[in-house]
Amino acid sequence: MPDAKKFMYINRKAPYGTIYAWESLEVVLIGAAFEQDVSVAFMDDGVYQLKKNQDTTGIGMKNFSKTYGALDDYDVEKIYVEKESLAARGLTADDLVIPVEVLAAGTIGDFVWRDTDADGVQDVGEKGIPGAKVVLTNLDTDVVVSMTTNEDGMYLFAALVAGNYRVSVDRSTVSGALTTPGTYTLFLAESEQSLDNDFGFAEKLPETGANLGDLTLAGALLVLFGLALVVLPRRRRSAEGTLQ
Ligand SMILES: [Ca+2]
Ligand SMILES: [Ca+2]
Repeated sequence: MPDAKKFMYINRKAPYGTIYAWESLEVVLIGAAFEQDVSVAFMDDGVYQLKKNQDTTGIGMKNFSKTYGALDDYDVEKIYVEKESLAARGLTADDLVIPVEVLAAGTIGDFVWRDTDADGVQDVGEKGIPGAKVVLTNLDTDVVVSMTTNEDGMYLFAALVAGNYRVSVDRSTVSGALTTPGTYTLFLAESEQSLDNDFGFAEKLPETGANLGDLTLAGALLVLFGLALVVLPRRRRSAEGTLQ
């Protein structure tokens, strides 16, 4: 299936108490039935979804843990479980209903800030920018996720498998000009905390209020000049047109 889209479903919730886990299992199976390239990750209380010997008689819900065996029938073979989530709940891979790949999770973060003096350095008194959209691409799987910074300008992509990543800031969500790279490409080792992927933005230009991004003054003039070149020949052509 060369044109199949790649999806990774992440399960973080305990299996019962809500219908969330059951619904997400259904989504995974439906996606796989349509020949999507599907992988599934379990973390936090989501690891309980795979626990053997679940007894649900006391809560009156159907025990659907055996349904996870169907993942194999649907060729969903990439099933990941986060190592820390298992350990924190006293579980090992042997406690789970299906074979999984246990991975230590890494993180990528963590700051978008107002670089008031535009020197690319996080100085005392320079504040975070809330609501900035940060986009993370797993370059090995092409899975793309995004999040926005919190009220302190912090962002954190957690529970990541080792691999090659690209993290970039959506500049349309922040005013001002970048004072740092707008994109970082990195290899994240197993359980690595990569927290230097920070994005600085200088103050909005006060004269015009326009966001010129990375454009230098020379660059801005080139754009203006280029526009003039496009406009002038057009006018000449239409003048000739009226003569004929
Ligand atoms: Ca600074
Ligand atoms: Ca940082």
